[in-house]
Amino acid sequence: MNNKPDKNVLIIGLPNCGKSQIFSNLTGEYTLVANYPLSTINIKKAFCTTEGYCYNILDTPGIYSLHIQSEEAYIVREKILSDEIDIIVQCLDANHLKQSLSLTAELTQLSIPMVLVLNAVDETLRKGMWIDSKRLSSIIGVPVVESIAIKGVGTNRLKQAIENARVPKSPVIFGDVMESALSSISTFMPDTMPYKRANAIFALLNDPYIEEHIEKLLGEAKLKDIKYTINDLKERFQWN
Ligand SMILES: Nc1nc2c(ncn2[C@@H]2O[C@H](COP(=O)(O)OP(=O)(O)OP(=O)(O)O)[C@@H](O)[C@H]2O)c(=O)[nH]1
Ligand SMILES: [Mg+2]
Repeated sequence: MNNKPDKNVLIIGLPNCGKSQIFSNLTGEYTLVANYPLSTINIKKAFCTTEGYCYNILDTPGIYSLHIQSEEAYIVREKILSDEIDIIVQCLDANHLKQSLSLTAELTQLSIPMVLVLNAVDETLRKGMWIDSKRLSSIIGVPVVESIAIKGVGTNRLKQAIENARVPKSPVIFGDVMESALSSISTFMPDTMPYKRANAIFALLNDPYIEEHIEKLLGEAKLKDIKYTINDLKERFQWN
């Protein structure tokens, strides 16, 4: 096996959920693990080799959503939209499952192969909570690995799961109005454009950074068409 990484694997998740600890467990690289949010502020990379593959693992700053609220979230989303990411490992804090799954729902829009790591199950078990990870896996259609990252529990299963990463079953489907708006916007996007659906959602939600991204990919004229369509849709929606 040569040492050229076969795939880029992005670790993503809410602030303080254990991403850097998982990064260290996979790669053996030291990185700051600390009990406060945003201890990681830049993307860090290191290799992880399994029996058959060499992966480039990327640790990222914590984010709550792909909709930009901070410089950190911008860096992470730009990395995803760069089209260089082959696999997403989402670290879910088992103590904050609902909030973690709301980010999962956004990530499914990208149709990138994923693995979910249900981390800190030591804490939830201590509280008497049990999360049905098999059911979660069958609902979302991706491997789910239970983990106690601070003790290294789950690292080998995570390496296997990365080899078996899957595209989530189907993205969240919005109501008719939203879906028809998304297909109108998508008509201006060529099939070759990566993450069409996610880009259309960001545009419809007036994301402040997406215009620049779309203009870079599709040019000024297409961006103008998209903006016109969105304004038209919004005006019609107001009168209905
Ligand atoms: N009980 C428990 N604590 C954990 C576990 N994994 C990580 N931690 C603790 O959670 C805290 C945050 O861990 P990090 O790995 O720095 O989390 P992070 O997601 O990288 O945090 P940011 O980079 O700030 O977003 C540290 O105090 C870890 O020791 C776990 O499985 N169980
Ligand atoms: Mg970190």
